[in-house]
Amino acid sequence: MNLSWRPGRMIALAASLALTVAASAEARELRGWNLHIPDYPGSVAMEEFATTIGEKTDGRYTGTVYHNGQLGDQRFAVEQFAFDGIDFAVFSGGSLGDFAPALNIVSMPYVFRSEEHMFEVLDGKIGERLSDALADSNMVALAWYTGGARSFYTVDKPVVTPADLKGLKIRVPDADIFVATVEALGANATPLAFGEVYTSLQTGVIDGAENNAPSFESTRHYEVAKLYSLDQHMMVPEALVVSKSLWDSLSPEDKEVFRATARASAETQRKLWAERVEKSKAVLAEAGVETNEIADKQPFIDAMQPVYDKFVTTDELRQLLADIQASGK
Ligand code: BDP
Repeated sequence: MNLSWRPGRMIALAASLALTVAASAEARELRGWNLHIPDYPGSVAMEEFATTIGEKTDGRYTGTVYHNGQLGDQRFAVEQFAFDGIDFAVFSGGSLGDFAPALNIVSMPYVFRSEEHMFEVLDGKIGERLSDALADSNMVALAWYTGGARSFYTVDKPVVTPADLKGLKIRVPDADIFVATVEALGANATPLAFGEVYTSLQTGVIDGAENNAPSFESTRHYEVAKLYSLDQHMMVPEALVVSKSLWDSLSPEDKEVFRATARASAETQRKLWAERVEKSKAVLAEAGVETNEIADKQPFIDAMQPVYDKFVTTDELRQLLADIQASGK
């Protein structure tokens, strides 16, 4: 082996090390929070967002998505943005509402007439107003995913009218709007982390829960709660957010890359969502879940006035609600 001193080689090595260090000092690794399993529509869309950001910025920004609530439950994750503990995430509008009341207005029971109405609201000027409302929580909403419509699933008896919910312990996400909605229908709302619902159903700590078909299916809650009653009380949008401090540090060109990539990922999510809803329905039917369509939703709609009274409390929020209701066909 030749161990002789070779200055030229050492200089070259040092130079290449310096380059590596310079490149990695520039590259920023972004941490992404996600609640769902990796093959969930929003999870696949978030992965697409992270990968495309890496490609389009030549690796200056790279993103890793931590699925399954690995970085903590939703409320905790929302709070982490204040400290830049998390750089991007997909959050439920309902969970953001405790931090930015405007987000409650798009999560209000029966506020949207259809998914098309919701997309029209979110993809336009109202979506930008909602994003501005998140600034104090150190977030910018770059695009909106769908969360379908939430309905009740129960262990013992189906829900046909609100009276069937009376006295039932129904799990809700840990946010005020969910608690108020389920209580307005007469149930005892029990806030619990998403990951605790399965065992809580199994052990009888709760009598039921409420969610869209893809979450009901992907969590396998249907193995324990076999009655799905489609009152569709909430159509809650989900925001793909990035940290505002990150956003403010981006060049105008990079902002455009982030925004366009986020919007493209929302298109992916909405397409995958529609497919997953169908797949979930098939899985539920196969597993023997009894789905109750609830032909007359009017008693559920009528019960919601206290929720509107509780959350639509300022002129600004009243205006936002009126603009949402007036928008679309
Ligand atoms: C899912 C939403 C998620 C909610 C979750 C829940 O995607 O944001 O937090 O329901 O019920 O459908 O906790």
